[in-house]
Amino acid sequence: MNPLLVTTTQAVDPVFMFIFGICLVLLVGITATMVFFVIRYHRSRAPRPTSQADGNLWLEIIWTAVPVVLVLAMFYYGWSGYLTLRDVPKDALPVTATARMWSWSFTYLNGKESPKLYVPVGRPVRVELVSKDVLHGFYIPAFRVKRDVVPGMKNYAWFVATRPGSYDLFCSQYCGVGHSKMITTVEAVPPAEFTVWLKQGGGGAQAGKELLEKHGCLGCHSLDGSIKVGPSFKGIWGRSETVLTAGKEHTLTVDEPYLRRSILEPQADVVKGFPPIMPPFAGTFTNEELAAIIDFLRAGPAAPPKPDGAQLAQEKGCRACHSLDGSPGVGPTFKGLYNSQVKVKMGGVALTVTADDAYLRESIRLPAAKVVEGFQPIMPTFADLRDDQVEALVEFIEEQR
Ligand code: HEC
Ligand code: HEC
Ligand SMILES: [Cu+2]
Repeated sequence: MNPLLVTTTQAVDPVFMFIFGICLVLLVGITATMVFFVIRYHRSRAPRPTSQADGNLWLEIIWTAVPVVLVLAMFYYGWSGYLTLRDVPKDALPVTATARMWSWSFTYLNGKESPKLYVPVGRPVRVELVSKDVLHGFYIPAFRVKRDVVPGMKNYAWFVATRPGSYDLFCSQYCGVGHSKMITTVEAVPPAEFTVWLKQGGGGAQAGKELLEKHGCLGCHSLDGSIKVGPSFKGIWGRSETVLTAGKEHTLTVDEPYLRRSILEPQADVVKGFPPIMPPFAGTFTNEELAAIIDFLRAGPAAPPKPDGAQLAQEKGCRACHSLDGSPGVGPTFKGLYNSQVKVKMGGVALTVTADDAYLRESIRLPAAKVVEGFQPIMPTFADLRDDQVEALVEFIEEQR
């Protein structure tokens, strides 16, 4: 870590100790003086006033000047600490924190999403704060970071974890009955481990596929083995390829350096049997993007692991509003919901529907379309849920008999 970097903890703690120290000295000093005066000038010792003094200019000057200096020192010290909290170091890792009733999720540049805030040790992290519904508060006591998450307003916070570990992350604003369930953790891991984690689980590879779509690669390369203008990407990793390098034919095994070269300067190795018409992409991608593409080509368009409904219900915060044991919460219980008759209001019209697959799917996708009788229409929309995740949630609800 940059040794010159002042962490948020280092910015806050000395100010706190300074103000606390002054308060402590004043508390003890004033209390002791008061007790001393009470005893020394007790009525039994001096029944009648003996002093004729009615003022002391120097005392007045001192007890005005000293507190002014102390208060200004507190302000100056506090202000410079505050500036550190607002001044994000340049190489900070960007992450978006999304708060909703009543859960957190964190999105990384490559599209990876996580219910816990994973960060590399030693690298500052800049967190963009987004609220989907009401006022929340992003609060990590361990790093002395606390910032409101206001709907419709841009806000941010930063911190750096100097040691690996798991640190609590709370919501500091009372945002409804499930407020106390808005707890997650910051997982600070060594940088190498973080890089591996960031690439895992659809994140990197998924981003890779999106890049291929965005840059028109899939117009010339198929994913299913069919030959288009260029060779198919299916099974490309590790296959042996006959290429022409500067007009000379030779055979090689497809690996990372070869893929890199084929993308950045396609004319260097031209696959035999194909015209050398692929446009060069040097300068188009950042290192991370290129790594994501290569990850995708390595893993192939394999189906991402099937999402786990029970885990999703926990991570997405469904459980904060929906119980599994029949007790009503902010929303109806999931217990026995499947195939039951539900009274709903649809655009002001009351009707009874059967809670089948389609109804459950719709309730998750468009919670406001049919509002269950006796409940407020406050369920958030989960626009970021993929179709397979919705299916997993529907399946999970169906299992709650
Ligand atoms: C205009 C069509 C076209 C586009 C667009 C295109 N390519 Fe190609 N690509 C080809 C052709 C033709 C070849 C084979 C000749 C060669 O090696 O240059 C090829 C070869 C490759 C190879 C080597 C394949 C092998 O089997 O060894 C890779 C990897 C590759 N392209 C990746 C990409 C990526 C990534 C993109 C998008 C960023 C892309 N291509 C965009 C036409 C295209
Ligand atoms: C902030 C609280 C809240 C959260 C979080 C929440 N819901 Fe809801 N949900 C409600 C409320 C309130 C209703 C009833 C009103 C309505 O239909 O919109 C409801 C209704 C439903 C229904 C229809 C229930 C019935 O009895 O017909 C389903 C299914 C559902 N939610 C699933 C989910 C899933 C899955 C999640 C997580 C992805 C989720 N909810 C997250 C509050 C919430
Ligand atoms: Cu909250």
